[in-house]
Amino acid sequence: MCGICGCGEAHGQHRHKERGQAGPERRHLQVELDLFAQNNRYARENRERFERGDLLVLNLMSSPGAGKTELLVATLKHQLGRYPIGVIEGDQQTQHDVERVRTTGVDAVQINTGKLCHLDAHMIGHALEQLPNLKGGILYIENVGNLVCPAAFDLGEDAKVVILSVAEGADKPLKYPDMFHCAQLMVINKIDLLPYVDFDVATCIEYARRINPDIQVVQLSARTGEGMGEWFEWLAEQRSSRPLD
Ligand SMILES: Nc1nc2c(ncn2[C@@H]2O[C@H](COP(=O)(O)OP(=O)(O)O)[C@@H](O)[C@H]2O)c(=O)[nH]1
Ligand SMILES: [Mg+2]
Repeated sequence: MCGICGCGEAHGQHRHKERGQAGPERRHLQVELDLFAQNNRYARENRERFERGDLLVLNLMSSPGAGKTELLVATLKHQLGRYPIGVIEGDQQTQHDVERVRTTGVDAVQINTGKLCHLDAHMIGHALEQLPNLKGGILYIENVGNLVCPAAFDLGEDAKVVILSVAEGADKPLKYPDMFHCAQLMVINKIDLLPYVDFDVATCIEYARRINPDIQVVQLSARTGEGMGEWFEWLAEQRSSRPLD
């Protein structure tokens, strides 16, 4: 259920309610459209700031436990010292993930969203003020764990990355299409567990491409390091494809 609207549906489905619904539903729809318009304004501002700072910004999304933080920590250990890096962590509660990230030496800011189920562009703009020295580097945003609401909020990022672990089942792209539709890359994580779970990688990729024919795919284990080279190559491509000042 979305914490903003509390309706129990994906945001994109609300338009179905517009016709033939009584007043409160119409008002509800209007409030939601206003929220998205406001978010998009903040996202545009963020994007301009990111461009001015020549900053690559990636929005990492997944269900809880797919391995976003583990992948981030392994990535930061590899990249530390090469260029400026910052992390914004999103969770409903606790400082756990920001503490894990800071063990690498990278600057990180935790956002606790309370009842909300996603990060929005306004929160990112504020968090960025605490990460002032990122020019020419990378900002990673770990979104709140959930395959629904984060897909609906533009943060001003360059790319959205969806991480799916093999323990979750290969059918998730079909069940949560908005998430896979908006992502440029699907990371299939925890491939070290493939011998123990019933997860067909080819089927999962076929489902994801049915939703989003252009989605790129990397298979890896953040735990063992297998496949991480391909992820680093994808990151390097994203950096090099950024327009220069
Ligand atoms: N076996 C295995 N476990 C992993 C891998 N990546 C993450 N984990 C574990 O999965 C759990 C959830 O990971 P975490 O990074 O906290 O997930 P998040 O909620 O998406 O940030 C932790 O116990 C991790 O150690 C992996 O590649 N292989
Ligand atoms: Mg995490």
